[in-house]
Parts: sequence; C-alpha cells; structure tokens
Amino acid sequence: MKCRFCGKKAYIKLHHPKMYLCREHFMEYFERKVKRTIEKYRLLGKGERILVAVSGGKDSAVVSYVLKKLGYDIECLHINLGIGEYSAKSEEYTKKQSEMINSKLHIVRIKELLGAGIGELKTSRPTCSYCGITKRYIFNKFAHDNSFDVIVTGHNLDDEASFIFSNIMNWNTQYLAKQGPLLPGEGKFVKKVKPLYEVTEREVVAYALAVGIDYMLEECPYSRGATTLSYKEILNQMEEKRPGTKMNFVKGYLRKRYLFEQEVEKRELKECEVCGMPSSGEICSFCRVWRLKKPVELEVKEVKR
Ligand code: Q46
Ligand code: ZN
Ligand code: ZN
Repeated sequence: MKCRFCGKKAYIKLHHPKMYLCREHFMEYFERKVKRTIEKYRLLGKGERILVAVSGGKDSAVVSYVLKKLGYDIECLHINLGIGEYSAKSEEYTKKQSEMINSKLHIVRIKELLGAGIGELKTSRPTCSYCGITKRYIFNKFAHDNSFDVIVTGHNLDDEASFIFSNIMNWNTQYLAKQGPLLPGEGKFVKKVKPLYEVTEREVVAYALAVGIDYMLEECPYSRGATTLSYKEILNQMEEKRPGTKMNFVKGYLRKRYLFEQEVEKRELKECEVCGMPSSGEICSFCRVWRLKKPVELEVKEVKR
C-alpha cells in the first residue's frame, strides 16, 4: 500500500480516519494532531514553565520529544520509586531519552528522600495506593517548589477511554467529575495537562518507532495491569468493529462530564500541619503514609558558577 500524500511505501494504516501514510507523513500527522490538541484545549500558555513527568516508558518519552520538536522549552522530572532493577532501568531510560532531546532531567529518588522504596514501607495500604499518593504529591510539590506553571503527563486516548470506562463500570462517579485533557491548577495545586489526549496507544508506539525512541517495555512488578488491560481490550475490539469508538466515547464524556460534577463532595481544604500543602485532614495523606515530621525538601538549588 502507498502513502496517501506522496505515494511512497506505507509505514502505517490508520483506521480513523482511514488512510495509509509513509513514515514522514505519519510523523507530520502525529505532531500536527498533538499541536491541535494543545491549541484546542489551551493546554500550554505562552511563557509557561513546563515540567514533564517522565517514567522511561513510551508515552512520556513521546510527549517530551514532540513538545521539544514543537518548540517548547521543557524540563523533565523522573521519580525513581526504589523498586529494585525495575526502577534502576527506568531511570536509565529517562536519562537516554532526555539526552536524545537535550532537555534537563531532574531525578527524585524515593529511597534517598524517604528512607524506603515503594514496596518496602510497612503500612496497611496496598502498594499501588501509596505509590500513587507519593507520585502525585512529589510531581506537584516539585513543580510548585520550583515555580513550574504546568505539569505534562503522557496519558493517551486509550488510557483515558479505559479509565472512564472502568469508572463507569464501577460507578465511581466521584472520579468521573474531574477528568480531561486539562486539570486546572488551584492554590498550591499546579495545572496538569495531557497533550496526547487524542492519539491512540498504537499511534504512540508507531511514532516512537518512527523517530527511534528507545523506551522501557517492562511493567512494574506491582502492576495489576490485568483489569485495565481487559478494559483496553474490550475498547480495542469495539474500535476494530467501529473505528472512532474510543474518540467518540471520550468526546461524549467531555460533553457530559458536568453531570457528574454534583457528585463531588465540596470539602474545604486545609493546609497540612507538616508540609503546608493542601489537605482534607489535619495531615495530608503523603505525610501520613510516610509518617513525616517535617516537609520533604524538593527545591532544586542551582549551583552558582
Ligand atoms: S502504582 Fe503500582 Fe504503578 Fe506504583 S507500584 Fe508500580 S504499578 S508504579 S502505575
Ligand atoms: Zn508520504
Ligand atoms: Zn503534608
């Protein structure tokens, strides 16, 4: 099959819209789609300081690569979770990826910062639960303490569609009120955006291969990927029968999101007694989980030359 635009040998067959594209035209198509998402949802403002959350995986590697290519000045943050070989490897990948695009990489190592890695802490909470709390807190506090205006994550269309799908299946209406390509900042919460919101996982993989990005394939040993994967599989089967299903589902959700807003309990946020960050209780869940007596220090002290 041949590229729809130049007649060269096709690199990929896209299903929605249906077309064959060569490598160059696919790259152009992908980058334009990301650019349009940024413009349509007004994800990134002029002069904003951008922090990209990077894991070593394909999505965060691709989003940082494309942002750089579109001319954005970005810095990256990787959290080394202290999960043995898996975390050591993830860190190596993020280093290679930031070298490739020549962007500044910050690394926060949980073990050095908090004295234990994820999986080593004695707590009644499931590992992924306190890991999530830890990652969300550190990305936000790092961005806040170092005056970033926005945190970019690599979530793609498949992630969003399966997240919405699973939360509908379980009627977690609280979670359904506040999803989308842009989560506005408020007080000490830094704005979060998802420039890959309208590209599929398959397109992200194809783009990473097309530009030669090396990324981590291994899953975290604690991953309970099975449930998310089965939602993704169901959506993929539906997509195969009716191309565009995922996009329609997510866009429909964005139109109807307001229906879930009344489900959100409006709770006044206080300041955590330990770290001063927003919290619903006296002490925030991060400081509680890690039993902190003083706030973690995440401000980057630049070495003066
Ligand atoms: S939450 Fe759980 Fe992930 Fe943390 S412990 Fe691993 S699988 S990394 S997305
Ligand atoms: Zn072409
Ligand atoms: Zn706290």
